[in-house]
Amino acid sequence: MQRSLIVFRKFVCYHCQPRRQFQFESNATPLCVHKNVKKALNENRPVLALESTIITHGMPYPENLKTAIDVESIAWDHDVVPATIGVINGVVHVGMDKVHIETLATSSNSIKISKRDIAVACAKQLTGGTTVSATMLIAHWCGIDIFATGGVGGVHRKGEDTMDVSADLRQLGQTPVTVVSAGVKSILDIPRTLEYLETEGVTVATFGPTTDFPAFFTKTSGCQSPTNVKSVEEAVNLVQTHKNLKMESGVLIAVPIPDEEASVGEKINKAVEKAIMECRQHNIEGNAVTPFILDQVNKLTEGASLAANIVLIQNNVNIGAQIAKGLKNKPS
Ligand code: PSU
Ligand code: MN
Repeated sequence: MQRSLIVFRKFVCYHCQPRRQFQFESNATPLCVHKNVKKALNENRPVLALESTIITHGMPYPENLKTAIDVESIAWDHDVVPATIGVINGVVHVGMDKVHIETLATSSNSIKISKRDIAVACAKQLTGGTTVSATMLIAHWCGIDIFATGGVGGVHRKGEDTMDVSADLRQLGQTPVTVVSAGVKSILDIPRTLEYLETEGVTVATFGPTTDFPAFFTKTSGCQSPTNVKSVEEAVNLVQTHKNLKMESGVLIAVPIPDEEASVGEKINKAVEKAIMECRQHNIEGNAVTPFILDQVNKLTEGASLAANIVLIQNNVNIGAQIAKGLKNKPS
């Protein structure tokens, strides 16, 4: 099995080796793979990647910290090793200790790291959360083939004018990693997002009995996924087939919001419309758009969107971990 595209060099993390002064070595890969993750990869046991923009920019403190730790324990409950990915002081971490997650959750100057920003964060020794695009890529470097998150980025509304199309979509087209998410939020242009995913050759499947493509807070967006997988077993079969065919693109498994949270979806979507107007009034652009809208929606719904967000991530990690486990039990 092709596992590692990177030679794991000397670890250069200050936290992990506290007695050694952090040193940026020009010829070393600034990559710190947690020992639990390394061990699991070496033993061919399941690992589930988790992103960290959700910690630095997607949720307020302390919910961000609690959720990041909770979702790791959901993975462990399935005997799956969680690999939260992010950058701390210029070192890319794959798998974190609590101290790392705390740093991301509390740091006031952490940046949002999309693919384009990885080298900048490393070169300038910055701290930040990795988006879906950066997390997918880093996971792939390490031989981790599945990752769970809340929502993925997409084509922004009016994207046909602004060309604000998330790097997540291109990365999904270029990296053979499975991403388990609750679809894309209605802050985005969902029909165009699905079109773009098709252009990029991304295999998209709704998890569950229908092909309705979920819009994060609601079970459907009014758009259809190209297919659906009715169970973890079907999802594993699709992902394994995709692997066997050596597809270079990723798989997006879109998991609808659980029933108990679905009732708040309409209320939240109304707040989304208002937040988008406010975003335009304030001339917010670029990578600040998504965090601004998420924050506004949380305020407008008095925390209902945050509560739903947490349930959604937990649900996605629960399903992602089961798929990760199933893939290890499936003969290729
Ligand atoms: N959508 C959400 N919550 C999030 C994000 C997206 O519902 O936290 C984050 C993810 O990390 C995603 C990134 O990869 O925002 C996309 O940002 P942009 O639209 O700037 O590409
Ligand atoms: Mn963007």
